[in-house]
Amino acid sequence: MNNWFTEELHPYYRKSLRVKKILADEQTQYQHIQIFETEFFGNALVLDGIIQLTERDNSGYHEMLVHVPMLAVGKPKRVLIVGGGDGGSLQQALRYPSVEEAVVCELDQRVVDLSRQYFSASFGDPWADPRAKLIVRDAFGFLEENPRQFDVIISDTTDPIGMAERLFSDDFYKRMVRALTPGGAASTQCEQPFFDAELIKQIYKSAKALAKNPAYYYAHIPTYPGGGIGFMYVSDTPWENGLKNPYPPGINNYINPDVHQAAFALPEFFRKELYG
Ligand code: SPD
Repeated sequence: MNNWFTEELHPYYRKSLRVKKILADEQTQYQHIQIFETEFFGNALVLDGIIQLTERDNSGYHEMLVHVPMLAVGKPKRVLIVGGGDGGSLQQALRYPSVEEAVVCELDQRVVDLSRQYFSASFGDPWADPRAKLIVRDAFGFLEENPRQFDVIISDTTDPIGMAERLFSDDFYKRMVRALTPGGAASTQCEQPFFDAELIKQIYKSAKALAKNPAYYYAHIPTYPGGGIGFMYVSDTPWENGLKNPYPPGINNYINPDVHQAAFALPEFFRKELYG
């Protein structure tokens, strides 16, 4: 087989993975789910034509998205993951013995089912952990109904297109911060400085109005546009607090203390644009 899957998120930029086998191809009520067995990157989850994760490089994304706010808080007990139906963020959140409950609020049950089937080699089965709780619904209402409930909130979403667009809005950030306990921390999937500078600036402005210590950080993920992705850290608690806390057992691929710290160093063109 000499087939390529090509992602065309941007009209001026494409990237392709060589596909060995199509494992799943399903249109749900919400989106088109594809799972490919690829050469080199292992199994890949694609939603509406956009690569969400591959077995080879997802750990950089999930470790950085999850551990930065978890470590900043120290001993989080209640965690909320918005989206994240593939289970990658859940696996990381459950590494903390302090976590009593990790709620995943995911809209599409099929993402959960198919990911359980095809990504168990990477994620194990975090859903089998008694601390994991799946809520199949839209996160907006859930956040509204749960003020001051979560020590950490992780927004593990698709790109701001279609139904996911409002997960990048000021309204979403307000609801998310309201759902945090005092001193709690959130992190969000926050796109790419080269391609999405305006959106990131707008989100930083929202975050700055809601929390004392927001900051943007970045991870290298070859299968995402531009070879990486950034995250918005949103909290009154400085992210640097996390550098003092020990990593939980089992993290062994991407984050380490040097990477943790360096992720917040931004290239000058973007640092100036974001922080002035
Ligand atoms: N441009 C792709 C961004 C994908 C972010 N979502 C990843 C979900 C993995 N849990």
